[in-house]
Amino acid sequence: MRDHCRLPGSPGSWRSPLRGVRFTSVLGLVLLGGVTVLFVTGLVSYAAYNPDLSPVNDKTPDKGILGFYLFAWPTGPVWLYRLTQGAHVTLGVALVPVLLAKLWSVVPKLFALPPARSLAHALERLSLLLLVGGGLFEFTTGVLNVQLEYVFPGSFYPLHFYGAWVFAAAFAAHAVLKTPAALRAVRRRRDAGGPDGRDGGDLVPPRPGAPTVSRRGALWLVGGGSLLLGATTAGQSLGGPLRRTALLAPHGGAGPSGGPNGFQINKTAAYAGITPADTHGDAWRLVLTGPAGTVRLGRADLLRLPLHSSSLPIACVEGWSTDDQWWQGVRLRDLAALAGYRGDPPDVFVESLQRHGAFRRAALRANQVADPRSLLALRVNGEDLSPDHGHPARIIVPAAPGVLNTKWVARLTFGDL
Ligand SMILES: Nc1nc2c(c(=O)[nH]1)N[C@H]1C(S)=C(S)[C@@H](COP(=O)(O)O)O[C@H]1N2
Ligand SMILES: [Mo]
Repeated sequence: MRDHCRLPGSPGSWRSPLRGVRFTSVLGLVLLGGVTVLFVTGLVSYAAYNPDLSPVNDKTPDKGILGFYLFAWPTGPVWLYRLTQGAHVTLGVALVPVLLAKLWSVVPKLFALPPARSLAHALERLSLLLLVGGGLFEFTTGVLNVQLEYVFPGSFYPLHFYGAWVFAAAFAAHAVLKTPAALRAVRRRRDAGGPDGRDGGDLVPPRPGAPTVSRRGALWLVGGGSLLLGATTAGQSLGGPLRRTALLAPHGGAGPSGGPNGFQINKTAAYAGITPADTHGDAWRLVLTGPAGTVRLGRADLLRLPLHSSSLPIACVEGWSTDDQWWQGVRLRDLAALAGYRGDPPDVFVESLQRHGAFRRAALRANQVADPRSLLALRVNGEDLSPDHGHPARIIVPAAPGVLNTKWVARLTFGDL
């Protein structure tokens, strides 16, 4: 009898007195709010790439109707992507303990036998498989990507994007079914005002073991873990003195070195295969193409054009962002004019000197080219760009994800895409 009770399919093998409908409900309601924000900020992040502008920006070309919501990403406020993606990554990391505790609280149900009592029950369990599998998949791929330890076969973007839709569909169905009861369970306890431990429902173990921590204590533990993870992540996007608190973030901590170019670097020039032979004085020419034909400009030519300044951050999809940096360079719309666009500028296709790698090309939308703060930057914080930040010239566009701020620019092709 005892041995039989130890099989995970038997309710008697699950002993923790913490399990119960209220414990699960509190965690479920936190996830309801949190996952909704993750889903919305995630969709927004994808829109920020302007995937409907050019196949080069589109990381999920087969998305079809799933791209129904895409819109033209605005150029302000300048901290827009910093905010939405910082929130996405910080919240995602902070919710890990809540997700794990929630799964732990219902794990006996995953093993319950018989596997299905009816067709409806079978369908319900199948949807739970998508819910649990989808949730674990999204959190795992997301955390691996922000930790720069992405080891999944296949590219992060399509996997995380399609996974999000599967997870969201299962999540929405589950929320519709369970939220009313979860709200009731949470309210009931508040009205009763009784001590921890009174609970009902099929989550309560039939033969509970001795408690080691109260339910309330366990919730505090989960909440404390979440706060700790959030607090050691958020600094990478909040910046300023808080950057030093970003202990869990690979791009947290102080900048790579002091000085004007001493802020976060994603891929170094060495990593991208950019050598001084590619970029030194006479070797490098910027090639502009438009109705005026092809225009070639060296760095000295560019420095003789009207130079403008903008204070803009770099905000990466991985959640980290820089404080505003003071960029100096030529306005993209002035370069469009040189290429032959006198009135409203068109879209532009940007190509880097870099020969390999996913981020060596990007398309910018006409609203981004037209914004007077959008620059082909030559200098930052009063100094020439360093090789790692894109010397001889890089794109910087307000409110856009870092991936659109192409470094080591070689060619700008203006025209509607
Ligand atoms: N050519 C090129 N440009 C690039 C990249 C790259 O890999 N190659 N990475 C992009 C990404 S993802 C980000 S977040 C920013 C980072 O800029 P930084 O290294 O100057 O901080 O550069 C962007 N520009
Ligand atoms: Mo990035």
